[in-house]
Amino acid sequence: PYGERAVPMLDGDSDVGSSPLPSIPSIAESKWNDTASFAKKKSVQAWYQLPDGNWELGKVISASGTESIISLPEGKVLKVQNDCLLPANPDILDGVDDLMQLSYLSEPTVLYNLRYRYDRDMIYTKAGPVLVAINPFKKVQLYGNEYIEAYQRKTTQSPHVYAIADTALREMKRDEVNQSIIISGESGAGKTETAKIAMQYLAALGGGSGIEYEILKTNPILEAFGNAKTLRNDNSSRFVGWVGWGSGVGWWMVDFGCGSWLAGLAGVVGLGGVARLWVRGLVGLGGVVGLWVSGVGWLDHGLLGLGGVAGFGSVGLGGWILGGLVVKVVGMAVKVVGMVVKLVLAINMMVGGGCLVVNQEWCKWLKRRVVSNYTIAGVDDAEQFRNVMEALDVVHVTKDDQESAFGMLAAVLWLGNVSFSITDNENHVEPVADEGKLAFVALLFLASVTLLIGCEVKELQLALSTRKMKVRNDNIVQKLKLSQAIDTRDALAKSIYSCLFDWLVEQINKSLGVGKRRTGKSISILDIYGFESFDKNSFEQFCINYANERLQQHFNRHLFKLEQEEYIQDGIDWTKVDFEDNQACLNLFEKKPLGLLSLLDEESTFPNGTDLSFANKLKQHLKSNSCFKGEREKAFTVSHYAGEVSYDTTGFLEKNRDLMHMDSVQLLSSCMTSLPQRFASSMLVQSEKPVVGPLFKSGGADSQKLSVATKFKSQLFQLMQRLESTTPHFIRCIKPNNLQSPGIYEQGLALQQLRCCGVLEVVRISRSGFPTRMTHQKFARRYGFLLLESVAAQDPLSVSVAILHQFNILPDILELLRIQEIAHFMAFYVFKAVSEATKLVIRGEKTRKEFAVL
Ligand code: AD9
Ligand code: MG
Repeated sequence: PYGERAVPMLDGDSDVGSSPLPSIPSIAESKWNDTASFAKKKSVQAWYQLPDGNWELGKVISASGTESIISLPEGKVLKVQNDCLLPANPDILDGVDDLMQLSYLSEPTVLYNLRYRYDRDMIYTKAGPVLVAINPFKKVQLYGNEYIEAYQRKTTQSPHVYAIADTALREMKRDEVNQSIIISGESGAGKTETAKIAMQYLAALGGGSGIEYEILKTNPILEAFGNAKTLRNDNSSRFVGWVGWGSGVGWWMVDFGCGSWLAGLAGVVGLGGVARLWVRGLVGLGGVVGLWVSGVGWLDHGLLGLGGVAGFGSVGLGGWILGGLVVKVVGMAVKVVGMVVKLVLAINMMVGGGCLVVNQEWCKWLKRRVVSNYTIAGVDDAEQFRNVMEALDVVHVTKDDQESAFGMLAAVLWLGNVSFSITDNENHVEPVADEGKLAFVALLFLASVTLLIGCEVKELQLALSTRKMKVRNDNIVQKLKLSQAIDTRDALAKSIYSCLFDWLVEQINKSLGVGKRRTGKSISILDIYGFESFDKNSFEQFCINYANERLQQHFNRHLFKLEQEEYIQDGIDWTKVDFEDNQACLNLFEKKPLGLLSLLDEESTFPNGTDLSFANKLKQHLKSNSCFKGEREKAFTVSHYAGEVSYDTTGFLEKNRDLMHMDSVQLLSSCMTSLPQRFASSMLVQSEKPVVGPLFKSGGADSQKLSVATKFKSQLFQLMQRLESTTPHFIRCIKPNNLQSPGIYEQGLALQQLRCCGVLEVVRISRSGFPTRMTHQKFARRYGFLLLESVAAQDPLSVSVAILHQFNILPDILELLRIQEIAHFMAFYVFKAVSEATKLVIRGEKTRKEFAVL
């Protein structure tokens, strides 16, 4: 490793090329403690922190005692305390590939180095074992076959996602251990793009059987149905992607789907359902950002009414799916109502970019826009739509099923236009088509839904306005009140959407032969929804941020905890490097019975529980928790690893319960079209959704079903378990600005993200720690043949020691290598030398003897 003392080139006159001799490195913070030596150095460069927190590079004009005079850009000259300064690295270290190479490691030097590279489109930098990727928000010339080949042949060493994928591949083959590439970062930081780049590399190496490309081609489907435009990211993932690449022939496995993680948050039960859909396609759905967002409660007026519910903003891709959808609706309409309606519809549509776009005024849910518009600059909706259609062909979804699928989307959309009229003074209702300007157009909405899903108008009306109950042995029919009817309608829409998404994933998996071709070891790529913090945060952010908190723990465990524990266990003299442990925050979520999740579940089972009573309960039980802060009324704040987030509990209970009534399931199963039937049976078979009603054996509405939060947590644990059995490779994506614009690097924003993922600490541990370790057995087996004379004792330790003796390894290093079963190669060059020797000898370029002399 490069010790701090190893390259002490304040004057910039040293040569980085001459590799520094290893010394037992200190892990001391490279703060400018040594004022005396500093004072002697004139015109060295130093970082000075401005009052706004940003750092500026200055030149020290003179230094004495505890003060220095520095000159800053634009002619400013300041007298400052020495402890306000941090040493700058010599110019020769500008833009190094790996932050480990910096002589002075501090926040400003790391920020500067990353920026230096970012400005030159070098968006990837290593931070020890972690790859840092800064989102360029523009096309950069770093990808494609030429690059893939270069990384494959190792003709380039520049940090890259390709290099990570390559390492994972090699380690999978070499160690026969499953690998994972874990991509994390805030929303909009570039995780999904990075995952696609990693897939591209593995696909290219897959031997060209074609299936590798198939999976790349399916991305548009998942993105169309599973992403949303939010205030943070125009193309924000609302599901967890877990894609695997197996050894052997080179095939892909999209291993997420029904019941598994993907269905996870998003799917969580239908949670994300509608929202997702809307999100992109459908909908533009106006913003409903909330849609996804709010999962069950996505229609919650309160939420949407919150003046722009910032952040809940998902918007569709201006309706590219809409295009198909409308065609479908129009087709239906034409069959039924004939030319007049067609004409009316035509007036309300405009032809945009080759696909039809629905006039959003038409659709209630589309009108609820939270984000300023549905379009995304630079994205051609018509082309995207064509890609989706093409991808559906690729995964062998038949034309009939495609039509059905879009029919389902349309049904969901029109369900939003079904409203209710109160029929008696007890607030009981009857569903009606929304009263539009034209009565027959209004009728069309209700009729459209029934046509699209294939049921009678009467059946739909009953399912939305009544509930069958079993009292003793009698079946009775209860009329629903307005709020119940609205919940039922929304739950139905969300379920249809959610089932549709799961169904699509199933089609993709089927077509890729997931499960069948699985042999040997695999590499999995994990891309989840990033940490989110908006002005208003709801249940979805609560789940998303909890998942990120867990993932952060995994990162910490591997890079800080396990590493350091191993040294201590092996009796190595090690000064512990502190890191931000997020265990306390995880405890806040997971503790039983007084953690956020348990309390949420408890309150959700109380018939009289409300969002307010839930919030009060949190405040009562958690007020002394340092990660928790009660806020006014229904709000509370959590101190996450990535910052404080304030949650509004509005809708929490409803979303967590996520009831789907048996009458709705029955409605779907009685439909004449195939998809609704399939959806109904998958709901029943998997009991993925809590279904309530007389046919449900366990009876009562609230008994024996898992809440959304509980299911979410258990899926998260399953995911973590799978990750634990793999060798992880971490990629940290950084968002350089909130404008989603190229060329803007906001120091504060970048720093906050670097801090919360502990980049500095990772580098510090990596360069103080042991870069390589091997068991004595493995070492002896691999390198034993280099020995010129056979050793008396043949045990692995004696052989290892003899090999190193032959290479004149210093006794104190040798001592370290004797520790326990493992040889810790702190002196990396020792290991390098031995490995190098092996290669040369194997290739016949040197004899063993020549090498021993060397
Ligand atoms: V979220 O948590 O799903 O909301 P991600 O996945 O982290 O988020 P995403 O990969 O979707 O972010 O990236 C956001 C946008 O940044 C993309 O739509 C691209 O426009 C842009 N981006 C990200 N990475 C790259 C890249 N390597 N090259 C070019 C990029 N553009
Ligand atoms: Mg994403």
